[in-house]
Amino acid sequence: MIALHDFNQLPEKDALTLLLPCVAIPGWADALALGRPYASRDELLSTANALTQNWDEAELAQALSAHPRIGEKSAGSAAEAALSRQEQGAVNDRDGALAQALREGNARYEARFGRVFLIRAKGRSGEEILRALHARLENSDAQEVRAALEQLREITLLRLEGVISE
Ligand code: 2AL
Repeated sequence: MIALHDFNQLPEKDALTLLLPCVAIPGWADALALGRPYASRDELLSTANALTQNWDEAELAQALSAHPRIGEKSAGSAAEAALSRQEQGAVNDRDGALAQALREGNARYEARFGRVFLIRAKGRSGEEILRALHARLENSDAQEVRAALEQLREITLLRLEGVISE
């Protein structure tokens, strides 16, 4: 964690090093770094949230390049991998049946939508994640882009809250 006051004064490249593990969308990280200084943590978080609102399928594809499947290890940066492992605590080292059901669900999802299933895992049990995966397989293409982007926003903001303190 870094205090907002210190974050405000970091060289641009050091600020980006902190922001990019939150989401692998350089445009978002650049804009947030350029918006410094922030008068409060709330102002930083609301700016970060506002900058997620124009994301579409292109940003989703960019971000997913760094997101491991649910139940798998990250292929992203070391910092991203550490965050992901914490978030996915409920599906790490779980019983074989759940892990197997998630693998099958992930494969069906990827065949249906052509990208990795994304969900904010923090705060959800493995069973909840599996239920959501099955429910989202019923979505239309457009509904599913919206659902995945909403999850990406939640993951990004939760990560940012863990990076910068008052
Ligand atoms: C992830 C991840 O790495 N963290 C999280 O909340 N969800 N991955 C995923 N495929 O949903």
